[in-house]
Amino acid sequence: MLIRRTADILPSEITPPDVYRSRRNFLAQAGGLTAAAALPMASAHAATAFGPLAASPLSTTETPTSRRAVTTYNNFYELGTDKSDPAENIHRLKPSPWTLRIEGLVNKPRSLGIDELLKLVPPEERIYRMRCVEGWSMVIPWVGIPLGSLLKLVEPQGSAKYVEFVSHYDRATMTRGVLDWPYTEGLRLDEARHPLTILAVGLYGEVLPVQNGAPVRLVVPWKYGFKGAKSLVAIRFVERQPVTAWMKAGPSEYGFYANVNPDVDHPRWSQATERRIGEFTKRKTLMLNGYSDQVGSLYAGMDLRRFY
Ligand SMILES: Nc1nc2c(c(=O)[nH]1)N[C@H]1C(S)=C(S)[C@@H](COP(=O)(O)O)O[C@H]1N2
Ligand SMILES: [Mo]
Repeated sequence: MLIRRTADILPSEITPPDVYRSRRNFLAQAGGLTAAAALPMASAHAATAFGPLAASPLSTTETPTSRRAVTTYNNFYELGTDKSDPAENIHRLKPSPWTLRIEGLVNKPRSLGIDELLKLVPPEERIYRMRCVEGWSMVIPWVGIPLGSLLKLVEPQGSAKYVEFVSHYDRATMTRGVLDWPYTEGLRLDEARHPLTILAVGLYGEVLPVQNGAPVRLVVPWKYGFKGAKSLVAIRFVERQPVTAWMKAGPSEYGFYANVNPDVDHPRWSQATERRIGEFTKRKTLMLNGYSDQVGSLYAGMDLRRFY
């Protein structure tokens, strides 16, 4: 198997999206799209780039946002509250060694290193539309594993109805105040198991940068960006709906569901339009961020004004 080290590849910062796309298609063909082709090479720590990745039919065909924007315009409040802070403060979080605990109401709780995680479920590329509640959006080529495949392995108990996600927090090196740390998020079990829901371990074919939530973070493309808790240390199966960090900070502004919904305004601004980073004219925001066909049935019969 190929191990592509940094020196062997063009820095994707200077790879225009169309060139990146054709390189990706080439790699997908070369890899034959088999599960074996999607296995990470040796160790994600030794190599900065993943080998050929399976191209998922769940990816959008929209043009990815530049790698530069994806890795320098970030929200990661533990590393500062300005968009540029996370990339400038990556030394405040050490992504290796790392342990992710999967615990709570499961028959087989596990503690996993990142290499173990990638051996259990092979990563694939998922190009997703992402939208922040602040009104900007991006298209990001994630490298991730379907969360549902991982959850199956721990055998959730019948009483488990929700999944809680807990981010790393180190009081000595990270922001104090702002939120009630650690950053936590939550999903209903069926949302967590949905094939679109992934744990991201990389982007643009490379190991996840710290500012994007290294070494592993949640990505739920039909929900506002704040659902995507970064630098996860625990995934916990629980019976009751978790109270998330943003619900604690502002319950009237940030609900548990956090579904992208152009019809329900944030109390202080409209959610009807968005600015795609790199574009000048605003776009209309789509219901469930354009993923209605895939996930609309999860919310059938629910009043999405009440469950915002
Ligand atoms: N731990 C943690 N996770 C987090 C955040 C954060 O501040 N801390 N910000 C969230 C918000 S508001 C957004 S929009 C996305 C941004 O992800 P990105 O910087 O990779 O685009 O991360 C989410 N996950
Ligand atoms: Mo956000």
